[in-house]
Amino acid sequence: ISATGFLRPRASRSLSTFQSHLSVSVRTLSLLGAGLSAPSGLQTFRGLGGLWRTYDAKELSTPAAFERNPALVWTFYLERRRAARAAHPNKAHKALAEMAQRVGVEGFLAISMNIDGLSERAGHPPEALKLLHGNLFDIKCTKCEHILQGDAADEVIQSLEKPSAESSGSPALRREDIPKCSSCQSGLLRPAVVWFNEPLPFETLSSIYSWIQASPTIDTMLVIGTSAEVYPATAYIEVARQKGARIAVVNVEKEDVGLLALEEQDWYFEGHAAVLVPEMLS
Ligand code: BV8
Ligand code: ZN
Repeated sequence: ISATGFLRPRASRSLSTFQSHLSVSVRTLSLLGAGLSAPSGLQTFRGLGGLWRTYDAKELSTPAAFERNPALVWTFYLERRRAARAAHPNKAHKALAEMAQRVGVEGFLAISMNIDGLSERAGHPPEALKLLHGNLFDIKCTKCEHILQGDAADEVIQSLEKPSAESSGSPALRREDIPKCSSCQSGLLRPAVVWFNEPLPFETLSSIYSWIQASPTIDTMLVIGTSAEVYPATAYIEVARQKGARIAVVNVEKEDVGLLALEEQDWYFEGHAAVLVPEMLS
């Protein structure tokens, strides 16, 4: 990496060499970040106008924040649910879903850090999509881990979104508005996402591990729209490299790619995922 922090011209930018490599790849792994959903209008975390520019991450995506101010944390996640519901999967989500349908899970696994549900809505086969950080639309109990999904979760959201009678004056949520778990009667209900300093879902980690171990090699690692700072998600890039994978990165900011120390046999495609990914996978 040269003094200015820019990539030395090492990673290839040739779409055709990538496409010919992909055409002979038997196993492809991909790591999907917030930049994949940015073209759908969802804010990223660190990018311009990123969520964490306006909010302080520590204020919102940690168990301590929820403990201290569950109403503020719910307000943040209600806003993100509304935005995700209103957004639509973009061409990159669809191209990845089509590749997963075409190649099958033995040949292609997507590991997503996104909680927005857009890959699922693009038709990505569930067995070929691992949500490392949970799902914005599921709700769980802080005490007994009881999970609410689909309509049951939406009912809880309605109670949160309809300010209760006495608080009709101030639309802001208050602690007493936070719903309680119906099965243990005591825990507060929270978004079923993985916060910082929380362990990632064990069954997800182990199913990813068995995919990785199913063969001695991985041929291609697609890294789409991530600043590659959050662990252990980012560690999968190194795991794939150790198994012989050539890495292809899609990102609008070349600075964020610097962290990955790409080499000659890798690729860096600078630009918008919704434009580049469909071309790469076509
Ligand atoms: C854990 C769910 C242990 C909630 C999320 C110090 C060093 C290293 C690690 C740590 C450390 N201190 C603490 C840690 C661990 C910590 C961590 O990684 N911290 C980082 C910030 C330093 N990790 C954890 O805490 C994890 N848990 O370690 O547990 C443990 C074990 C056992 C028992 C107890 C504990 C949990 C991490 C999960 C946190 N939850 N999400 C929510 O979403 O609200 S993380 C959240 O942020 C997202 O899910 C995502 O993972 C991450 C954001 O990253 P990106 O997706 O990369 O998004 P970002 O905005 O950063 O970048 C977007 C990129 O796209 C940019 O590069 C941009 O240029 C590009 N882009 C933009 N537009 C486009 C584009 N590219 C292409 N096209 C475009 N149009
Ligand atoms: Zn409970």
